[in-house]
Amino acid sequence: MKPKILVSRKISDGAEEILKQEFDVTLNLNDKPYPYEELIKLVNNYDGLISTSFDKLDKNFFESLTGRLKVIGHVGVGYDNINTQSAKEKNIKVSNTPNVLNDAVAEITILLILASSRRIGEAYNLVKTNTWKDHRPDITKLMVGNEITGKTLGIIGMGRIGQIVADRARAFNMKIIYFNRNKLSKDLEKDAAYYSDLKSMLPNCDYVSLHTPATPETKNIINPETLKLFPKHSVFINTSRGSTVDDDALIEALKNKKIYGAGLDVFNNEPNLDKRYLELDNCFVLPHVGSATHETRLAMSMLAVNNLKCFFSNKPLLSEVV
Ligand code: 8YV
Repeated sequence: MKPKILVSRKISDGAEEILKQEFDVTLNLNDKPYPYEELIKLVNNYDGLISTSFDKLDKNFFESLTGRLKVIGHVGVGYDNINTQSAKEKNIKVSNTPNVLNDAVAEITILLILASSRRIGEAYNLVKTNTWKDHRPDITKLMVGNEITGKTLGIIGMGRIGQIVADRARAFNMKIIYFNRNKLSKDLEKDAAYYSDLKSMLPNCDYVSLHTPATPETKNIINPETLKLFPKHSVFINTSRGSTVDDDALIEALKNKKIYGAGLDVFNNEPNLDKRYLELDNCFVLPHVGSATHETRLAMSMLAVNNLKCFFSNKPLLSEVV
């Protein structure tokens, strides 16, 4: 008998096809989220689950399981929605989707750097709302922003995504500095300067881009104390997780022009982000689309499926979390 797999949301077509061939699969073709309690009840009839970031797989979820579920292939590199300790206690394997989304997230990071420096949100709104009327604008003012060429980019978290962001930024002649738990080897670091202390790096940044996972250590790493160290002309970029930011502090800094701007793809409590962000001209916002390309979403879906294939053929998982 083929293992039974539940897929909590719609995933890429190509990956669904493989699931149909290999497993006894229940897809979610109309992408209707299962309510929390319903998912718990349902998943007890399955050997494997393909999850997304929108599923809350917390302690109670794992404690409510009756023993059949053995593996979770999570579609996402971040897995802060999964209580991995509880999974481990229940002897359930969990995999994520690292690497395959690096380029897509790096692209969005560069987009946010450019958009927040060149006032693209304001400029786009001016045209879209049909309020671009001035034939002879003040050329020193109208949508005049900052150039990124030659500026210094400070990267918080120089992992796989941080390193690709650095490479892309080098194409703009940006100087790279970084804060990380460990100094990278010379070949990975290239010309980037290492700071073992975040507070020493921040005053030297024109741009600060955050690429850490959501952990207790990174919660509110952007807070009143760290924001005080950002130069007044600097821009903050976040494509990792909203929990790294103390919203009150960032909004206060943006509102009172203590920093130049921010470009944010991720928020606390998505999609119900703090609405004060929407009132700020110097904050460019996106609805968590870092990995949203056809290529990457297919690669993420395929990696989750291939992890399940490995599990059920007694091979090591390709990207095991626990
Ligand atoms: C996805 C992400 O939107 O990979 C992650 O951690 O945040 C995004 O790529 C999400 O995980 C989809 O489940």
